[in-house]
Amino acid sequence: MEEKPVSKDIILKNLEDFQSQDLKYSDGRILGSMCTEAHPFAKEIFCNFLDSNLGDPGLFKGTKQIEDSVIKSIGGLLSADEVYGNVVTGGTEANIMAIRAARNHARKYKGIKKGEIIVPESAHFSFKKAADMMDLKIVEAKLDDNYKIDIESLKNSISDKTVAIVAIAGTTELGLVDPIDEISKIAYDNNIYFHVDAAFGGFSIPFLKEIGYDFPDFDFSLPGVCSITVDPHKMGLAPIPAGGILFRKKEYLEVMAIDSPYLTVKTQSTIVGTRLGAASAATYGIMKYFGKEGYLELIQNLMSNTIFFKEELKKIGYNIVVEPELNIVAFNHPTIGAEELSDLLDERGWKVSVASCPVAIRIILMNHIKKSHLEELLEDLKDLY
Ligand code: 0PR
Repeated sequence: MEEKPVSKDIILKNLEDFQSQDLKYSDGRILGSMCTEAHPFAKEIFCNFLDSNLGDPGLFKGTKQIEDSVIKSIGGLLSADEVYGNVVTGGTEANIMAIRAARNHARKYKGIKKGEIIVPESAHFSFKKAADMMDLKIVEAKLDDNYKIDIESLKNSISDKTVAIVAIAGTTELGLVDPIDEISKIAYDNNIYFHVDAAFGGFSIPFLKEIGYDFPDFDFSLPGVCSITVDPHKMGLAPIPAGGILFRKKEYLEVMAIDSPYLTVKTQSTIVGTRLGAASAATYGIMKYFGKEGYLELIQNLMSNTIFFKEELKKIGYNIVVEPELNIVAFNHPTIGAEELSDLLDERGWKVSVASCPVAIRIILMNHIKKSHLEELLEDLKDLY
């Protein structure tokens, strides 16, 4: 640290120099991110709530009401009248909370000491973190030919140590939706906790379903679903960090409650102690400002870009890995490997990411990628073909 205070101007210039090395979403070159530029209105609200600490909600009663209201609204999108949960830092924390609830529940009611969680091979790596932290064994269910959880493999993975089954609504690599309705039934019949990771899909599938897209039921309308992760900082256009964890029953929060004797509330179920109210406030604002209509329009635009991009890729001769269900397109060159193609694109300024299962270039069509960016990218892809 400096000995003497530094002037604001110098500090700001200094920070600007650092920031100038960052990529900007608006340049349309960030093609593998599930986050995007937050809406300016959401950013404005965020700044107004920077001092609210939901770790001690009795001091910030209004902000706590905002968090509850956000959870209730997201629950409303997911067919729940009553729902319990928190706005957290992102999908990782949300998934960790879900697995912790499942683990504690199974420990309390079934006496399972060293448990297992069944996740599809397509699951986000946050479940590996959760398992590692809680000393749980991960059992991976295989994927079928369409890269969705294979039901037989899932059934065969169930044991008397299973504390949770996880399925994905909007997989990280391909944006696919598992047959969650079927899995819910299996979980329910076997009395096993079932968590749905809709970190990516939670803010778009409900709207797409409403206009006739063919998705399985994936939410609390299914009796087996115990919890759902939905991230406002992905498709919700809220500023980072804003994740969401929703539980069907209060007891799932209660089984992981820790005494917090000197705080204004006497127990705490979240992983984080001091935690920001700003994310809740910004999410509250942007959800109201967009309304269902706004989100529907957003996802319709993104889906139309997705279809456009996929069709143009096909015309050039690239192989599409799987028909997109959400706004992710994965593809391969017939002879150039995905890593090599990614490097070639990088040389031209395009930041794509490479999926691992199967290996392919993966483009996530978020709001910052406009049709003109796609046209430019397609030109380069034509050139490289
Ligand atoms: N669940 C799913 C289905 C996800 O795709 C992700 C992250 C998570 C959980 C974890 O969410 P948090 O990262 O909010 O904790 N998916 C993206 C990914 O790993 C996150 C991301 C976003 C990566 C922007 C890169 C990036 O530039 O691909």
